[in-house]
Amino acid sequence: MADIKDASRRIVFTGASGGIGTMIRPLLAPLYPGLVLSDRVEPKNLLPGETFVAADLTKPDEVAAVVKGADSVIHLGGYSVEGPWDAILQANVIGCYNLFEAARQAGVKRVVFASSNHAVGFYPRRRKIGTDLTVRPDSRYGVSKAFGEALGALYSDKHGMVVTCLRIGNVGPRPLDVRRLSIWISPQDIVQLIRIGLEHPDIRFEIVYGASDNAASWWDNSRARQLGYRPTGKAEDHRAHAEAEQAKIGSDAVGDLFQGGAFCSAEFTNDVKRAGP
Ligand code: 15L
Repeated sequence: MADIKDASRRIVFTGASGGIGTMIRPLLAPLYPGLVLSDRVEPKNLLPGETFVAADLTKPDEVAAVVKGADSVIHLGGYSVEGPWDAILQANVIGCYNLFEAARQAGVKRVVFASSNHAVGFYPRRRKIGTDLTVRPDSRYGVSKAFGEALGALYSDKHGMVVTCLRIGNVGPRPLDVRRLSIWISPQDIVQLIRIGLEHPDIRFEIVYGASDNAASWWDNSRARQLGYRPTGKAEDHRAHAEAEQAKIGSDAVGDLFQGGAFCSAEFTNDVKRAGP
């Protein structure tokens, strides 16, 4: 894919101060000189050429101001783990709606939305899944990510916005434990998926898995490959590290059965035989 070094193309990147944002900023900056970072708090150590505009996703006027004049939005902002309902509601439901609606009003053409594996976390690990199946969230957080995907579909179908949802596994330099051997994605590979979302000419609405080339994957990511995704990260290269870390964590009678892991076992009151499809 060609580099689009067009500084006049305003691309807004929400959640720029978060964990993923911090990892990928140095990779995105040289590709997209018109990138505008946004978050509630300014990231530490802005790189030369990086611009920052503060915005709280729960405040429609602030969201409107940051997306004004934007061509595209990379939406990673919001609450990134399970949390109390009000926190999830504000950041991931109201905040996500504010973002899509402000983007529509501003004439934004493309949105890349950071969804999560937790939208489908109650699928069992023994089952390989694609993206054309019912969501099975494992948490309030997972429900909010399914909501964001649904909102993306609505804005694509009703308003012609080009929306790519990345159902992200876990981003980092290497997989943190045995579960992450199946869902890990390197910072380089997630940037590759973001570029597809920002540039691919054939996208209307897509959901793809944000995973590297993991031999133990639970996900059929063939649609991402059709769109040109060629992940370079391989979780198996880090198996020894992941297994050593897993030994320190121990087992989880519920979480170990399902893709979402500890998000499934948290607050769990069901009979495990009755959980998941
Ligand atoms: C996520 O969606 C979270 O944002 C991240 O913090 C991890 O918990 C990740 O999922 C995971 O499943 O490992």
